[in-house]
Amino acid sequence: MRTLAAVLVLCAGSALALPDPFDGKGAKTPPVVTVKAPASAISQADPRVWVELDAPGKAERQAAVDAGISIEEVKPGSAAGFATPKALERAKAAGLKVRTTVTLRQRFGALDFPEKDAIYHNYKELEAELRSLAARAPDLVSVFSIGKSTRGRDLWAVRLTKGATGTQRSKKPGIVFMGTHHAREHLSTEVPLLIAKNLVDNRADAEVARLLDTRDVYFIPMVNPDGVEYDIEGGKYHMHRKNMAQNADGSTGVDLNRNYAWGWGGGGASPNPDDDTYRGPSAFSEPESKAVRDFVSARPNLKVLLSYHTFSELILYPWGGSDEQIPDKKALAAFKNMAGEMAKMTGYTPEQSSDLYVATGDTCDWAWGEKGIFAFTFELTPKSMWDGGFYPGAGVVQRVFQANIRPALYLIDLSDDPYRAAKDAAGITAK
Ligand code: 0X9
Ligand code: ZN
Repeated sequence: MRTLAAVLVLCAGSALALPDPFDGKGAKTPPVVTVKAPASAISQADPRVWVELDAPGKAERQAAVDAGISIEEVKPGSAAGFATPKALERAKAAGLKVRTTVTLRQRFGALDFPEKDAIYHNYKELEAELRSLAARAPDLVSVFSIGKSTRGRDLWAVRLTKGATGTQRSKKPGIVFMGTHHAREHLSTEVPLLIAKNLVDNRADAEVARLLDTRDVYFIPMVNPDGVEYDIEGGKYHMHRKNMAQNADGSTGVDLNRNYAWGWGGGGASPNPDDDTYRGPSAFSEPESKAVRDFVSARPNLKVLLSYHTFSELILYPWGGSDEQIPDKKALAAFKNMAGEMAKMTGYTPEQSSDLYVATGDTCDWAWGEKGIFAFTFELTPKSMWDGGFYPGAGVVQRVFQANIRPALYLIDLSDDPYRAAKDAAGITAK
């Protein structure tokens, strides 16, 4: 973004009196140099403007740079770039003539959620929220990256616990909440983010304090940031599900919820790269699923995992890759009782994942099958495509968070020993 400005500054500061190739006096026609802002770079609240100035020569461009404007585009007679309100005032005070100013949205299009859904968090906004949480309660909250996405974005995790930060090991029982394996399921980022915020806001509450003293609680609200950013590119939705891997056949994306190793390559997961449920070239071929695998593998204290998806209002437990029930009867009773309890809290329907459809390679089958972690998929609101499908709007966010805070607290509490849930209402433990 600042490359051209940096070059101009360098030229200006150079001891050599180089001819200005753009001064209009030479034979050269100045080239039009354009810098495209990356989609993730512009947030709704960005106060900067895109300004075009009269700039017949280098002196004017230099004055603009000195005023703090980042010049990105040079045309015959003019220069344009990003300016904060203060930089714009300085440029005017320096005698520069402003031709036009427009907002970044007007200049670049809406590189974000559509205005009506601005409450949802894009990648940069999510990172800012997580960092502000950590700044508010540094004794309790830490932010770290679990790896990089296909396109090099950090995969952010936020950890809430007393007495350990970042990647420090802990012996406390742990739980992880994850969102947006599937790009278009934006509500599945908002819910874990709001739960994390709620816990921080209520850290003085006796029950929350007890949980954060005795449990190790992680959130990875955006497992697939590349897909998310693509899904909102241009200020409109693209119905994108997969990550942004470049497939051998030229198509884009692997379904991250078909890329985990448990049962990988079996039913309900496509071998065709251009399908929405493409399983990838091999299990854990994708940096995002690999990062989750490594994150989980490095933390044997994790006992519970919740992967938020949308939509249908379901609470799903393994197996998803097969119609068989998990063989451990006590674990099955715990899964069923937990799902049943959380169904009462949410109004969602509890069922085995494969009752929805058999699909191999999902997160929860791997977490349970490989690691013995009590793993649930929540399909959040709405119930159907007719109620908004993947894009139910800003109006549902608070309500869906409210419905999901109790199940989250319930799971955090149970994470010391999820088998506790195997006891039925009469207190009899299933065998
Ligand atoms: O298909 C999925 O990955 C999940 N549904 S979604 O609409 N969010 O894509 C459901 C996963 C449940 N797991 C299995 N059935 N294996
Ligand atoms: Zn999904």
